[in-house]
Amino acid sequence: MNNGSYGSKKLGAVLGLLATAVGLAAAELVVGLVQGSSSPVVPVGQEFIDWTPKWLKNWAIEQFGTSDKAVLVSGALIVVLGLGVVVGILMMRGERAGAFALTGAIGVVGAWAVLIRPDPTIAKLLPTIVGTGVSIAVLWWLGPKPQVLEEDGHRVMMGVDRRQFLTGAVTVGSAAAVTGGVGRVLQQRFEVNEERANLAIPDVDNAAQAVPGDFELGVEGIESFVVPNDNFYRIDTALVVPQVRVDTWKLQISGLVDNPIELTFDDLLARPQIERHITLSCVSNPVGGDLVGNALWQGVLLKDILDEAGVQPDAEQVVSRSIDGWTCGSPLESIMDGRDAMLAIAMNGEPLPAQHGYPVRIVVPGLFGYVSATKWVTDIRLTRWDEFDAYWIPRGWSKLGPVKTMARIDTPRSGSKRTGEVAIGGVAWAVHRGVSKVQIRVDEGEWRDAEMASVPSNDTWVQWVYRLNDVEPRKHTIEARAFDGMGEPQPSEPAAVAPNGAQGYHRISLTIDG
Ligand SMILES: Nc1nc2c(c(=O)[nH]1)N[C@H]1C(S)=C(S)[C@@H](COP(=O)(O)O)O[C@H]1N2
Ligand SMILES: [Mo]
Repeated sequence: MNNGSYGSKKLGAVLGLLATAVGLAAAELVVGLVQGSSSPVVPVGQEFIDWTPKWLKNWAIEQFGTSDKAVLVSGALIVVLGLGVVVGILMMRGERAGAFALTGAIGVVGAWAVLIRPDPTIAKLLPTIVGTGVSIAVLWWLGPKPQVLEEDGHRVMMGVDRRQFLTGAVTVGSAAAVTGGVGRVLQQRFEVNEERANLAIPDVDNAAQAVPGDFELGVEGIESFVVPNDNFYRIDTALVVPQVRVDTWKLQISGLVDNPIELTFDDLLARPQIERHITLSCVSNPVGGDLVGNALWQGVLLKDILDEAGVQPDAEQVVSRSIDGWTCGSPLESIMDGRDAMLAIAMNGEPLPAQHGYPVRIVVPGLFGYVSATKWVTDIRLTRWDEFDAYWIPRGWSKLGPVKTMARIDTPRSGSKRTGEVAIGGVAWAVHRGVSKVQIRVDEGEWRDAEMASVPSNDTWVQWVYRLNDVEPRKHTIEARAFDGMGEPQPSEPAAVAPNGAQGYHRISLTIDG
């Protein structure tokens, strides 16, 4: 071969892509074989999230909504495959040392991301190590190799034989597909789906406040009072849903307490169970948005457990931590002041879905999720405010996150055309303060009182409707607002979601046809 090239760029790209793919596939297989191991793609993605500037993160969430995770994982894969192409081209240029070093460096980045995540273990490193090793082996096998020439004993690089290379490539490619596929299938062994399906939830000691049908107005287009689990919004930083089995689950209560406690899942089941409708909202929910939902939660009162632990007088903040290291801090008084702050084990009559925190999460009525609703919770520590900043605080969000009063218009959709009487309706919430009134106005005219459904408590949203029949046939703007239980109206001035929740009136346009 001439010009220091032992194969075309195209073959180099194929080689690099194959070596990367088979490395990733081998990692998947290890994840499927070794319980407690995990793919490096996930922690690398997490690091990437942590390092992205806020504006980019917000842009991504706006662009991709809740599919931002899929986009991130695809992005990470594209970057890794791109680096793989570079590795393959280096190989074909005869720069084997450089190619191996770059592959090793990719492995080291993966290992590093695993090691700085909470609770690093050898098992977690294994897929990265095996994957990197397999990639290098494939480069070695399919790439140009140094050989000793028989005539004069010199070591020279041999170019790749095209036909031999392609045969090897097909073999490796098939092996990658099979390995990755088998790995994926094996991984299902570690999922909690089956365990969850067979888990019996204990009876509730004081059953739910009436049936949800009582809280429905029966107006089409308004979100149902209870949002089914499959439709409930999901927000978290976990790229793969943690699979936490009940027999491994433990909750530590420590910090500023007289008696640190450790609870098992059976301990929780043995305690008195309560069941409450509570509306959960994300601080990132924009005005009119759907990152909010109401569910029937079952669990045990957190206050009782903290009372047993004996909270010391200087404690102010309850820091909870999930199995994957996410943290949030809630005001101690929001747990102890008599509201139904709970360790929840069931949602709408079923064990918590894996993506909503199986087997145990926290729910605190009246606080945004980012300061209260830890999923897959394993650790609760009592501290002071100045001692610890939880996950979102250094990222520009407020330490305190009470849910803001908000009315949302669900029907009609903005931009609709209607004739005759139009039912304007939606939901409104001022979680834990209760909603005392909902109003709408047309074209910034007089506020008109809406009709409201009944509610089981102040901790849920309420359906509302106003039947509009006296406006001229043309285009109008409709706005809604809610008043909380103290008679305080929601603020009119718009505000962005950061640092402590969006505000302003939800507004739609509606055309009445004559
Ligand atoms: N472990 C963990 N718990 C978490 C989060 C997270 O990122 N990790 N996000 C919180 C946020 S910001 C919200 S709004 C709620 C959303 O709960 P859901 O996904 O069950 O609706 O979970 C909270 N609990
Ligand atoms: Mo959130």
